[in-house]
Amino acid sequence: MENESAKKKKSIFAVILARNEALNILDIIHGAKPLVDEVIVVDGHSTDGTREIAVHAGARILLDSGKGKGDGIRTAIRELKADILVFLDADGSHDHHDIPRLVTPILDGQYDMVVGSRGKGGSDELHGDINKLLRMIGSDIILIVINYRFNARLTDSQNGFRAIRTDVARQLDLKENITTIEQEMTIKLLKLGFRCGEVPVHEYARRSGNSSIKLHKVWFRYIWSVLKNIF
Ligand SMILES: Nc1nc2c(ncn2[C@@H]2O[C@H](COP(=O)(O)OP(=O)(O)O)[C@@H](O)[C@H]2O)c(=O)[nH]1
Ligand SMILES: [Mg+2]
Repeated sequence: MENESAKKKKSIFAVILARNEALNILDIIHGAKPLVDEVIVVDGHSTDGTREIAVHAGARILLDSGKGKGDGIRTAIRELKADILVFLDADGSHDHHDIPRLVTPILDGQYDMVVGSRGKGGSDELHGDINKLLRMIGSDIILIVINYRFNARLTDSQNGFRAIRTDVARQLDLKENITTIEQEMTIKLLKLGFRCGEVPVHEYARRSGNSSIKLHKVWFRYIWSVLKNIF
């Protein structure tokens, strides 16, 4: 009984990362709202009305410093006072129905971070053309390095759909400015001895617009960020 009321007291914020997602963001805000205490949109200086739509839908807005998605995540971790943060993309790739499954193992004290695993739940973004294939191979190689280094059995080190205790996130001293922040978060969490869980989630194809990840421009930043952080 006491345990149940302690569970209820934890505050949970959904943090949606968005840059120019005016066509996609409304559904994810509405979907997340009933499942969390507050919805925050971290906006990467959108020019398409994303911010206005988010405000109208009742989300709180934070602005990142314009350096990329990692910068947005670091801004959220620095600014927000919640017990648990759930990070989601605004492009329709993540299903808000999965939020409780990410949060429950943290509330139960089982894990400090829970990542939505596309290795276990499948992805529409990692199969079907050369770019997706390269993305999958790259992320699997990084995953193998992480698993060997930490004697772990993870199946996804890259997915941005994840929940983490805010106090733990603050201890990680995250530095990455782009989407390399996800692997940095996983590596540093394991390095400090915190517990990383996974639940299967499916990654859907982005609703509209294009990914900001240009593999030919960022692949070396992924390798460099692994080398920098793994030892
Ligand atoms: N706050 C913020 N969000 C961003 C930035 N760049 C991309 N995003 C968001 O991060 C999420 C993932 O973006 P994307 O680059 O499309 O990666 P992909 O979905 O993995 O291909 C989307 O919701 C984007 O709108 C940025 O500079 N700042
Ligand atoms: Mg996506």
